[in-house]
Amino acid sequence: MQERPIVEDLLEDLSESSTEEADAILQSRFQENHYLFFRGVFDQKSVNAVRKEVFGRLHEVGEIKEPIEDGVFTGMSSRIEVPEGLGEFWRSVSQGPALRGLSHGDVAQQLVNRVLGVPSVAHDYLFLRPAVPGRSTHLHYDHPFFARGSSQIVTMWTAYGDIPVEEGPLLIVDQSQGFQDLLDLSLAVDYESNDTPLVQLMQDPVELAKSRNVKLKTANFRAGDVIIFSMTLLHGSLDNRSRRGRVRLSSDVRWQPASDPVDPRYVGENPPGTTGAGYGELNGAKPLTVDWHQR
Ligand SMILES: O=C(O)CCC(=O)C(=O)O
Repeated sequence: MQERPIVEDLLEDLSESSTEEADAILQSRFQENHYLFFRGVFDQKSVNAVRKEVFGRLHEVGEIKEPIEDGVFTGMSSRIEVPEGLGEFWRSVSQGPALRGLSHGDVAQQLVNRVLGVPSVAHDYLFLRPAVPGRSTHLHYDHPFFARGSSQIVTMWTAYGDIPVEEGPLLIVDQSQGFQDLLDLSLAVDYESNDTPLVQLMQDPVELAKSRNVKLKTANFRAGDVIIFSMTLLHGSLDNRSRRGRVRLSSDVRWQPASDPVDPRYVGENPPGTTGAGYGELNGAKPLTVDWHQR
């Protein structure tokens, strides 16, 4: 992770949950583990429609090769030239109908309703993440970003395509909901600030897991798999090490009880986002780069 090898015995598979299980069982497992991992929540056909939609837009700006659904990076980009600007381009990609049909659709909502045990609502603001080889996300808690409106927010992370371990899927630090020292730092972040909270843990994840005697958990994600996790579970991603330039595609969306106030930064057709820069502040809004060629 972050170009550091992870010793095999520190890595463990995420425990799988099933939508066939009773709500009470899912809820008590969520309370205990702070995550629930479900296989195949969305079908392959719907996921392919998302890939076609998103990668089709990236193909238009020269970033994705034919056949589009394979999601292979060309190593080039003309995205910087889009007349509407990068933020607006990314907003329109992030609001595509096939994508939203899954990320904010009935299936997603019903599942979160069951996990929370109350009717839920999603933030409109969506983090779409096409990750080229070489990319990874540092470990962090989501609490400093999203927990302003409600005490019961969860993140739903969805794999739009197969994401085997070598292509950089999500990774969680088991039992990190109990790392009180790190949680205290994360809970102390000033929510009224428009600054992006400085909450990434730059420490080597392997050292962290070893020193706290816990496992790093991930899976060979398949198209349509979903993980729902709490604001107080440390997570990041493995490096995308695809040898054929496959771009890893996922989204993460926050859901909360519908009866709680929603943080206005993440609501509407053109949400301001954490810093006020809207969709333009997201990593996804940056043209894909050739970093991976240099490794
Ligand atoms: O997909 C990733 O690389 C990171 C996702 C993440 O940080 C999140 O879902 O909160």
